[in-house]
Amino acid sequence: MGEYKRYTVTSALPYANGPIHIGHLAGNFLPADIYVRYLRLQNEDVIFVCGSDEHGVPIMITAKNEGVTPQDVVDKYHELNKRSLESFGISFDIYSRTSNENHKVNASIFFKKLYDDGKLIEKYTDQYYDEKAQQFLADRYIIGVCPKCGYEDAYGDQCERCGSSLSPDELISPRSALSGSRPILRKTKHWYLPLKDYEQWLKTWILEGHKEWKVNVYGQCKSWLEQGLLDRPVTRDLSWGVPVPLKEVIGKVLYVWFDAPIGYISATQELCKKTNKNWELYWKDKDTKLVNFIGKDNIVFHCIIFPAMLKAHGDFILPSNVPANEFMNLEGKKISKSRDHAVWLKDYLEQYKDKQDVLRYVLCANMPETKDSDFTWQDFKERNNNELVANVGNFVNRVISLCHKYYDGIVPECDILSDYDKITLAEANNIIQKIGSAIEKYHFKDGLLYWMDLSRLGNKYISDEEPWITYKTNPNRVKTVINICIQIMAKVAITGNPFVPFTSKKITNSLKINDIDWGMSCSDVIVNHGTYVDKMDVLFEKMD
Ligand code: B3M
Ligand code: ZN
Repeated sequence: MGEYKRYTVTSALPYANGPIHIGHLAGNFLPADIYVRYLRLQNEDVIFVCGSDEHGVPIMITAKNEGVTPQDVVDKYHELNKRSLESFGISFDIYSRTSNENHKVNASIFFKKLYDDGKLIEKYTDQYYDEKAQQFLADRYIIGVCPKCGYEDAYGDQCERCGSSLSPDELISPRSALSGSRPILRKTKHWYLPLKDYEQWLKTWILEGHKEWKVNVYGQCKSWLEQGLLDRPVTRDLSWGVPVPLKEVIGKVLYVWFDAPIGYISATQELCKKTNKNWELYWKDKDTKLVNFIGKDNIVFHCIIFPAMLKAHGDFILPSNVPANEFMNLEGKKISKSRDHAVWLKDYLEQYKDKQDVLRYVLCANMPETKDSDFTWQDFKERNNNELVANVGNFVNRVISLCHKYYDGIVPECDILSDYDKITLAEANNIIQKIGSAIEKYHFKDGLLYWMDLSRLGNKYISDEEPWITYKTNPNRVKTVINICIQIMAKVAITGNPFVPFTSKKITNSLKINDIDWGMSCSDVIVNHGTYVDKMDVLFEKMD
């Protein structure tokens, strides 16, 4: 903290081509939200931007299959996903969409600047064309045998079985997904970003300048850079997308991976227009820290291609970090939309109404930070019962009951502190430091573990002090003990905000604490004596 004047935090824009599942949440929304909530508690100037990625061929395919327009598809999923994310407390400052007018204009201006500055190369290439359907075929529309694993239905851009990224000319026996016919090659003109020109610069910037990036991210960048970078086409022969903003060009749009990251900038403009701030500060000032939260399949786009675009443009800052997560599996198997092997957020919410924090907690505890992880319902239940119920819930419940039992819910006054009181409070603050520095380092799992240490400390303190015994012999001492418990409970609530915001809010409401911030959590008197503490429904329910 303190090194930067402001923060621009982004979470990968989900395709508005289907609902969101727990893998998305664990992969980028949740870590981004934890980070942003922490920054806000530190009173940093931060914006958290996201939105729907509404272009690309898969959306066109969905539309075709459902007999609707691509706009219909994205309208549906934009609303649905926006609501799901909101329900889980993902606290975006804006959730925009790339099919809106501002984005179209902004992406066009970006492209046009690169074009005018001579940063793009024009090339004619042979591309697959479906004579029956009379159109060029996007990579996704070409199906064939994977040269790496032999899978028969590999796409022209990727094999879904072995995960290799492919180009259509690598496919054995290609066929068109539109008509099934064998596509022919036809000449077409496109604009390319010559990545080779940025290779040396990228090597210096990442491999030398960002050794602190996560090992999985750094490693992927290194291997891309060592393989050597190729020219990347930034336009496509498609009807859905941002039209190529050049007079003579028709029937071509910007490549979705060209316009989507520009969507972060567009969303910032829209947000700042509403809040009357200067958007440029968040994208052009070197004192702004830009952090892009993504999943591992997006690393090359965010660490290599987008930075090269920004560099080519020249006006923008670069990401300070791109803390990508690996994937979360479900019950030992890859989450898959086509096989419907997923936990969709909307389904979870139907079944576990008001248990958003349980899922946030379990996903964070299992976050695929350094390697793929696995979500199981067994683990979900155990963590709920053994960790949330038995530790946090139990602590809060004990403190409130004791406060009501002895003092009718009114926080008693603290008398002279014993050494053990002092040690306990010092340890609590020590833990809080650790939570904060873990979050600052993007070690969210560790941060959560430390957070649990806080209520564990509180539970141990109560058990060691045994106020129910002391009350008979030295009732005055119990006032101090309960007062300290209340302060620890307040610390749990405040520092829990990034992880379990709904629970945090319930506790701070009961303690009548408003306007929380991180610094406050280290104070010894967060809740004044004399405050009436509301009774609460159980925070976490045991599950069978
Ligand atoms: N929509 C890919 C994805 O959801 C893509 C991210 C765009 S971020 C600019 O995995
Ligand atoms: Zn394959």
